[in-house]
Amino acid sequence: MAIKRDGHFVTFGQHIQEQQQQFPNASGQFSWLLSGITLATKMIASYVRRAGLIDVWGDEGSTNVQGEEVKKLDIIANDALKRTLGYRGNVGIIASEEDDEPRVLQEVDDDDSYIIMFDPLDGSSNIDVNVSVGTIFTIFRNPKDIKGAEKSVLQPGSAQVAAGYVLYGSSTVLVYTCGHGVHQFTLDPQFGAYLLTREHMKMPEHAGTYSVNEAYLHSFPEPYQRYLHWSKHPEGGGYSSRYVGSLVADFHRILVKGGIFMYPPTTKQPAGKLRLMYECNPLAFIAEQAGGSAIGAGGQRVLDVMPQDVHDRTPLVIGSSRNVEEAMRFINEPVRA
Ligand code: AHM
Ligand code: MG
Repeated sequence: MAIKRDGHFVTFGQHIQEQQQQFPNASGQFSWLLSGITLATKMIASYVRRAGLIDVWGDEGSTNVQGEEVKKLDIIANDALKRTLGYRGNVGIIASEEDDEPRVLQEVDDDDSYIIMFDPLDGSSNIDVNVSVGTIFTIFRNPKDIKGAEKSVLQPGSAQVAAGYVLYGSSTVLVYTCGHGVHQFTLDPQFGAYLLTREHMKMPEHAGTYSVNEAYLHSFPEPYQRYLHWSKHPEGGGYSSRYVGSLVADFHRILVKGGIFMYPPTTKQPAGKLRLMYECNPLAFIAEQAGGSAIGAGGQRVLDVMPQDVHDRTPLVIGSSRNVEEAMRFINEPVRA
């Protein structure tokens, strides 16, 4: 149910205004920028909802910088975000998972310039089969003293000012944090507005569910294999498994119900598949704000990883704090012969 205050719904815009009043350092420009993201995601949602009726299924015919097939909806989503954010005067740089290079929209001349990075349509291979997909975004300050977009974007996740995602699922939900808790809004198709539906979300500390593409089990490092073996064994964790194959959907379930998601290194992708800047950092920020944790390569906290390149990948273990601790006990153990 939508949450009401004084008998009225709370829209995303109002919520941001409230947060700005509570935290005087937050600038008014910031809500203007976020409204660009909400507008773009409403546009994307309207295409996703009509998939099958309009011509958005299938491949566009090219591959992106990651070497993956580009779907028609990937392009639509990427364009919608770039177009709406392009009109926001305080966006200095945008970087998209779909594009080769970060793009400078305008040179920084004040403290209120931001960098926005996004994965416009995550899990897009699921579109044609009507499975949930999502948009993930993150916002950093645009450093005045660093010149060049490629260098400016290379900041650790701990420097994120805000992050969020929109899940185009049974309803369209927007989850975001700007470092003061995690809040969820649901798009009311009748009002055309995101309304507050969950405030100060907390991930359960532990749950009996894991989420991983187990078809790759034999190409995971041995400690991950041992953890997964223990997880499902009746005398170990005795856990159940859930895997959508859309990161936003898998993560959202864990945010609400608890559990653990992992995308380990594989023989084919020794650095993991998921992108540090576009996917892992934003979700790690949200997970930690909700009381969970997120670990990357070498057992390091994802938010502490210093990126070398905007398209860096990282292995990811994310979810309920006690589930992640449990998994890391296996993963940090020496490899057994
Ligand atoms: P994408 O950004 O190209 O859509 O790829 C990311 C997706 C994630 O949503 C999901 O967790 C993962 O790829 C699934 O990968 P796999 O099919 O290897 O299990
Ligand atoms: Mg993705």
